[in-house]
Amino acid sequence: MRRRKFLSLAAASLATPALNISRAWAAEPGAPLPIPEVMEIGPGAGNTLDAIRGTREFTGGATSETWGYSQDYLGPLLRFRRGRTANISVMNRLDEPITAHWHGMHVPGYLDGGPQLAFGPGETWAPELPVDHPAATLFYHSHVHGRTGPQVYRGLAGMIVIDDPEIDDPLPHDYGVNDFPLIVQDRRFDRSGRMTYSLGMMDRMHGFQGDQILVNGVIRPKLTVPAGLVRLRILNASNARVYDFRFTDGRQFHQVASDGGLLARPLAMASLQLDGAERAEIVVEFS
Ligand SMILES: [Cu+2]
Repeated sequence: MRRRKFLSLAAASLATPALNISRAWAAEPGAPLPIPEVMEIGPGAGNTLDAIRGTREFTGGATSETWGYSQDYLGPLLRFRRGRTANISVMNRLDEPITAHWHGMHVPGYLDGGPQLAFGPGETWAPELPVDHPAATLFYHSHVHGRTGPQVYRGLAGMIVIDDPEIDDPLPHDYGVNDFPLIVQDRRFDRSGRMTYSLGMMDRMHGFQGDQILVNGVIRPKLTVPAGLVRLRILNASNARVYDFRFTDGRQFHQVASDGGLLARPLAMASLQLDGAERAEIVVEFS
């Protein structure tokens, strides 16, 4: 049997008040980390994302109204391959305009899903993406002018991984085994445990910050990893919070990729700062 170790990744905020974790419903962290389903996006029909309404019990007991791409909250992990055309269609089953923005992907402006490409309820947007992008971890989300904050908050976001067949990747890359996506977000909850979003004056001035940290849509989950090298693809999909990631035991790790893809060489570090929409891949030794 393989030896297993517990991974504990502490997310602390910079220059923000301490997180309020005194509420009863927050007292039981440690649900298993959900691993997003993978959707391989290649040429041809059949790669469909449905922007839909859903519900989720983030806190056990209270049901929150959420949005997601083909699921209640967030969306599948989209996997593209460099050199292979990708056809994807996004169906808007919500009651307001949305977009599907491929954040960080090198595509022409008329394909990037920015605010100029909003499509309304009942409409489908089906771009054909020429994927010529180095191996990287990216971000997709709705990006409607004036509505990006609330739409991403509700759940219209997910991770993209671009694979480059020309690169012989010696790093751990067995998805869900030694290569894990971590979509980090903060969210605010009312006393009943329902997710809320309303902007006060401080939120408007400094950006909205939540009082709970979620990873892949779960409050403070637990991930059991194999002994040995493990790769973590971290995406800060929060609205405004900046994170300073470190391990509670202070261990070193190596950053191997940034927003732009793989680094020329691994960088040893003990803490990693990520601002909104930033990504980083790190490799951690758990032997
Ligand atoms: Cu973006």
